[in-house]
Amino acid sequence: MDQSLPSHNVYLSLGSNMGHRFENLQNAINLLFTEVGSILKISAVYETPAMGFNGDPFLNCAVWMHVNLEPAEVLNSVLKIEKKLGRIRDNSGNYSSRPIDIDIIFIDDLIIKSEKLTLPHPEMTKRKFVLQPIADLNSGLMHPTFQKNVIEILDESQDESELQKQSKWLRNPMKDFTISKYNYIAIEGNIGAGKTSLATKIATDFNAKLILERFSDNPFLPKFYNDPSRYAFPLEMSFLADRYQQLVDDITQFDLFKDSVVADYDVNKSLIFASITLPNEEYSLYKKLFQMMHKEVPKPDMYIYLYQNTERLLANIKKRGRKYEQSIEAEYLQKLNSGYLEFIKNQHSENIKIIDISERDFIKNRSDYLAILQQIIS
Ligand code: PH2
Ligand code: MG
Ligand code: MG
Repeated sequence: MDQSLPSHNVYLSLGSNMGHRFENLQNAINLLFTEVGSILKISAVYETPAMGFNGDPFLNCAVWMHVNLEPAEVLNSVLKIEKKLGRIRDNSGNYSSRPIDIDIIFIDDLIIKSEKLTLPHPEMTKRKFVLQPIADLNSGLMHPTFQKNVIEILDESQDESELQKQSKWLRNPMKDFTISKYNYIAIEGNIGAGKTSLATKIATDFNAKLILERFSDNPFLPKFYNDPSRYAFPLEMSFLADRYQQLVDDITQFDLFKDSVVADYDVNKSLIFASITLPNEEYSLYKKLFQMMHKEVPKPDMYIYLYQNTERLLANIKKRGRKYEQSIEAEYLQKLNSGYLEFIKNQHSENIKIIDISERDFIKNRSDYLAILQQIIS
């Protein structure tokens, strides 16, 4: 699926003034990661006097997240997490002590005034315990209606309360999920398995360089699906030329030592497809050229094959709606799957993993996404 997931910048303010306050903040952050989205940054923790009511002092912090949910879904998730951590809401409308409070301060530069949610958070400008942690995360962040950044708002704030910065820092649960032990990950899989979606999501979450196949530039592809025997050879040749050029140009030695690279294909794909689409003599010729070029292409240090069953591949192909793909048959997909498995079997490598995603939906369910990530990095 190459439906791109809308990603939103979400800024949250967290507070606790009951029970084990630091632990409450940490548990909230852990749940935000498993249930809501990736965590880019966590501010320092500040002790702050209860504002607006008589109560024990708070620990406050702020979190910057990337989230694939809509604002209403973010709000629901946040309320669920508060409940899980023991928050009980009365309907008095008065403030009271709480184990955890999670307030949405900004989502992108959205301005929302609905019954359930107001964005940006209407009280933020009066609260140093919100402004200071948010300024820690991103001091240049602009308030969409005031046209001022958070540092300017903090400077102008009338709030005189004392913030005490704590020496202990919260832990980012993303650290247990880092892909940085790999330089270069190739995400492979059949047509419609979800390679592009997964590669894009991982690259975004881990700030990796993303390399996507430029299939849409290939003029032979629609022709091939109409008349396979006539167009298979030029199709496979042009794919090979494109992949070779892209991988040699885009993945330099320098990248390999810097950040991770995530690609939605591996160059061997060319040979796997050619072995299925070309008649024997043409395949032999193709293989010769492939082997010469293959030597110069950087190789991934982790190769992931996403296994998806034929039924769901066909459903995904239908759903993404590329016209020329609609005639793809189950038999062709099964041959490709066998081709991939045969290739993998012959590699005798520990850097190859087959991940069965036939029972998962990593777009809909964050828990499925995290389970797949866990398999990749374990
Ligand atoms: N939250 C409130 C009311 N007052 N005071 C401090 N110091 N920190 C808070 O998080 C806080 C508050 C309502 O949510
Ligand atoms: Mg609040
Ligand atoms: Mg609240």
